[in-house]
Amino acid sequence: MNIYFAASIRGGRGDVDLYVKLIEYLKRYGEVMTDHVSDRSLTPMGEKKVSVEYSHNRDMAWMAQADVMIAEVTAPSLGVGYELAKAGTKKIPVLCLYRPQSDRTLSAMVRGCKDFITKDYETFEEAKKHIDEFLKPKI
Ligand code: 6IA
Repeated sequence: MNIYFAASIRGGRGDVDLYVKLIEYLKRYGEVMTDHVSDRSLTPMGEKKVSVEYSHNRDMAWMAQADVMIAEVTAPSLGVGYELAKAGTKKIPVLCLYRPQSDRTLSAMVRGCKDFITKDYETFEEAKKHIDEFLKPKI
């Protein structure tokens, strides 16, 4: 199974340790095409040797090969929102994972979109349960 994992980069890297754990778990189910998202050396202001056009086009090429998409949507990210919209258009099954916050709520454009399954969670164990429920029927 080709898994497209999406999570914040420029939108903030506060949850990068969680992204690392989620990607490790997802690798039980298949190939995670976008494991750069868990690169601890990436910072919101970081520069890369490749161009933004190259990054965009490579990610979109990966998405064209994706069987499913999992997005960690707690940190608001324009890039993740863009990827979600693209996956919705391409009819790729999408699971959004969100940790409820005391000071803000998830965008209605994500929570309210029927193209995505959105699940709230607090612990990593709960996130794994949501992933299992989403992916097990697909293997
Ligand atoms: O707007 P954001 O940067 O938070 O968007 C994050 C999402 O867009 C992730 O799910 C990635 O798949 C994708 N994305 C954004 N920037 C890049 C990138 N280069 N390379 C690959 N995918 C990206 C920028 C990295 C730079 C900070 C060093």
